[in-house]
Amino acid sequence: GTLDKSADKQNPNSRTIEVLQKMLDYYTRINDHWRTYAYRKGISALRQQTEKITTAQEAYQIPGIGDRLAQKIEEIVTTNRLKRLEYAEKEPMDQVLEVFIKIYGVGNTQATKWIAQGFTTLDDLLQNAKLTANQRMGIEHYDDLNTRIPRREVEAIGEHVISTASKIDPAVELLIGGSYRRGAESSGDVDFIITKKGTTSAGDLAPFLEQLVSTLKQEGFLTAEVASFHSHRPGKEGSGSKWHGCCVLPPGKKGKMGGIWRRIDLLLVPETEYGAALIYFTGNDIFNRSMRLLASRKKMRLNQRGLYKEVMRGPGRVKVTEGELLEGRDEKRIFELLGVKWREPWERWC
Ligand code: DCP
Ligand code: MG
Ligand code: MN
Repeated sequence: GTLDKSADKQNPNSRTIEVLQKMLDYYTRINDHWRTYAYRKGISALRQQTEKITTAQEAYQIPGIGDRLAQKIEEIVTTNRLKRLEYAEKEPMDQVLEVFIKIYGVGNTQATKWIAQGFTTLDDLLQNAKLTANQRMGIEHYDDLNTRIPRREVEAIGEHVISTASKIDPAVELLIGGSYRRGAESSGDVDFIITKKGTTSAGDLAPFLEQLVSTLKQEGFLTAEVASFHSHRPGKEGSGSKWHGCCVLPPGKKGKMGGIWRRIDLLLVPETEYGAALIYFTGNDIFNRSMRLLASRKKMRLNQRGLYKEVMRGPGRVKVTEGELLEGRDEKRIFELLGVKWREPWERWC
């Protein structure tokens, strides 16, 4: 605004402006650009009034004040409060954000967008937001998908997938990586690393993955597909074929195992990159970061495809040499080349 606070006090609409200003502060905080703009315009228009504005109709006559804002002005004048503001102040937005980003497949951007649109609960989203099928699925199975998976259920899921896979192609090898391979008692999801002798690119395994997924879908084991990538551009980050989604074991008769929707990741890795992929997908993420840092200190580069000699760059970061692959297929050999003592998967917690 252009006028200072003392000028506001003499304004007949000072109380209204004070409340609207708090609402504006809130919308500014949550990055709601559209409402921030509308409130700034409205407040500045209201400041220029010499009479007290008491009804929505009067407010709406003023250029720069829209229908919604006009109603809020009437609410403030008649009740001396604003329900939307009290709601915003009561519900710290960090808490809402925390709930929203735990929806499977939803990131910070989408969560922030919903908050900016005024959504504050999962029910609110289900009833009033425009959702994709996957977002709806993530909310409907919110509790399931945020429950950790006991180790023996990870194993049961593993047995199921592996037995189906071996019927499709007995030469394909599947291993459960992630926190399970590190020996965790429970996991957030089940990470399958899939390879086959003689493969040199993830694309070699793509037909297998398609068959595996369609078989598992038909039996009702795979219940939702959140993302799948089948790009095989060599050298591109994330070029390996992946599949992310949900699975469910049939409800268990004796124990409580089964019947809960679980997150599952399938990852195709050619034999030539298997060692590097094992390191990456075993983690944990902090361990990976320290391994990459170590590599770069030794003029090497480690990623999920292999260990490379660092690219030499001249002035202007122009490449002098292309990074040469040192090792990809053998996990232990990568440790050796990096000059670090071998660490068993269960010793890779950082
Ligand atoms: N990873 C990584 N950096 C990331 C994400 C993943 O290095 N930002 C690697 C390390 C992880 C592995 O991929 O161990 C698998 O990712 P998950 O998200 O499945 O993590 P975890 O399996 O370790 O834990 P959780 O039990 O939560 O699934
Ligand atoms: Mg995992
Ligand atoms: Mn995972």
